[in-house]
Amino acid sequence: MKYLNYWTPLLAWLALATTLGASPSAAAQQTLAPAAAAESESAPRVAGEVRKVDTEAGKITLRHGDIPNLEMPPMTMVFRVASPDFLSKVKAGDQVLFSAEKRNGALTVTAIDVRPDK
Ligand SMILES: [Cu+2]
Repeated sequence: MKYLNYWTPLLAWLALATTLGASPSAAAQQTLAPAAAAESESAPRVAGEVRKVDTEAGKITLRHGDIPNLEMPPMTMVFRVASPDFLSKVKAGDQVLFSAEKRNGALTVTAIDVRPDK
């Protein structure tokens, strides 16, 4: 019993120190700094085609070209939208110009406009 009483606080302290040492602060600083920098400038416009609009989920599926600020090659994928208004502005099949950024860890459309027909 005496043995336990001696070690229990030390083990608790060690567990706490380990938890603090492994806290995500270092990782958070690494991910927060570039995100903050990216949001300070407006993201470039990217060409895309609307494949699906999901008003309930607040999401949009876009087939997009190269997104230089996200270092993303062309693909079809789902984005969140910064404003639900975006989802009433466009419909499936529309050719659009949009901007995308990472916000709170989610790839988010921050601007979108239908490309005028030529
Ligand atoms: Cu993508």
